[in-house]
Amino acid sequence: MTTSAEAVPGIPRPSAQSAALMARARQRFPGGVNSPVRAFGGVGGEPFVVARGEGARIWDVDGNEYLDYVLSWGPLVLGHAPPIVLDALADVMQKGTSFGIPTGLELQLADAVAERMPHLEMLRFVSSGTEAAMSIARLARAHTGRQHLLKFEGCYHGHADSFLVKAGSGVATLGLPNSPGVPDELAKLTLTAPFNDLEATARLARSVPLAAILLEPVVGNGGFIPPQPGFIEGLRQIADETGALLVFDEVMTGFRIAYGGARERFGVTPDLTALGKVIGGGLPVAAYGGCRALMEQIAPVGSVYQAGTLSGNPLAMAGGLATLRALTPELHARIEERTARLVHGLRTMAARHGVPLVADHAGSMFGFFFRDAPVRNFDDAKQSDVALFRRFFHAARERGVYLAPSAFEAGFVSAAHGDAEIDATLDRLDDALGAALAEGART
Ligand code: HOZ
Repeated sequence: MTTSAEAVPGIPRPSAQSAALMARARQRFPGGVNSPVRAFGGVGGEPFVVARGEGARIWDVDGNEYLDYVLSWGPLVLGHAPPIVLDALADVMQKGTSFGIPTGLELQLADAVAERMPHLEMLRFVSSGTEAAMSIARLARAHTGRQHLLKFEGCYHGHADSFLVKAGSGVATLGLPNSPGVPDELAKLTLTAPFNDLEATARLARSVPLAAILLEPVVGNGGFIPPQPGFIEGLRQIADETGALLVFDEVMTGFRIAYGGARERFGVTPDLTALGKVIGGGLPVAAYGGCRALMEQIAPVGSVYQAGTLSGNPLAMAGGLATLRALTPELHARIEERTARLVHGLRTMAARHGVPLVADHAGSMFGFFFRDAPVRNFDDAKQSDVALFRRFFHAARERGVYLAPSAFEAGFVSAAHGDAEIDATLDRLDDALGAALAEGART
């Protein structure tokens, strides 16, 4: 963090205890973190160490308060520590925390998912989005007898070897879209096309037999990039024409961009879907699923192997179930409305300051780029003014608004972000943008 912030009432001060803890953490964890993008490599400065969260707010160990638009990178659609989830966890915890044996809770959560996403006739719970995407790749390859996958530049599908090719999220933030340690032989099997480019996708899909075409239906890991009208429909046609499976990675978009996810929003049904984040309501849950014929190829019915000791963990299931039950279509619509207000406010703010800004949202997921031209793919995203983003991020943080510490990550709004929080956010961000521009003019 910048340590030059002047004392302004209600504005976070430089964090002494956070800095001390981070210095120790760097001795224990690479970069002091347990997931790279948290290290603030994308914005510079020092991450704060969080002490607690409640509703729309988090507090760091120095007592600074922030309106939080990261929300644990998406899962907390009800906000931090919602009583409805805490009560459900307390109740389940009394009965034991893990069994490695089927529980009724798994079934209840699967039913809740299928009610919202009826194309997920069967699913398998896992503990992270990486596991879900990795398992989908295996299933798609086994089902089609083909080896190649096609993904889109800037999309992130977790950190399994096959997906660390022109990937988004932390790897994009750090400028390392490919990773050493991924065997060339495997990386060669992953083809990439620019997002929103149907022509390039069709060309690749016709040139090599593909097991699957995978995408984030709205990109969140390369910054927020929505699909152009017809793109997702076009992918469905290309997949059908070429015999590839169409896979929606809805780890970020699931229960965010619509009550029923991308299928509801875009009217296109994928063959397989990966879920994560909101499905666990802040506990480690992810899932993959599709029609019975595909999913019954998974062991023990089929021979495609995939397993996990903590898969379907009762505490995690309870967190997800309480969250999905609370997230009614009405509540979903209300959060979307507030997200729209936030995005409208961002655009107005930028116009007032004379700064080019592309800002958009889908449901309760949003994002913005400082750019004067549309952002249709990751190359466009990289043309945005990242230096201004960095200054804006720090100025916002100093004024008590926590945005994702990367120009290439989406933001999220929760049910706990009421009108008062949105108004306060916009006021602070307006001030932050002024400060970021003034600082830019000085340097
Ligand atoms: N891959 C996550 C965001 N796209 C970041 C996870 C984390 O650092 O917690």
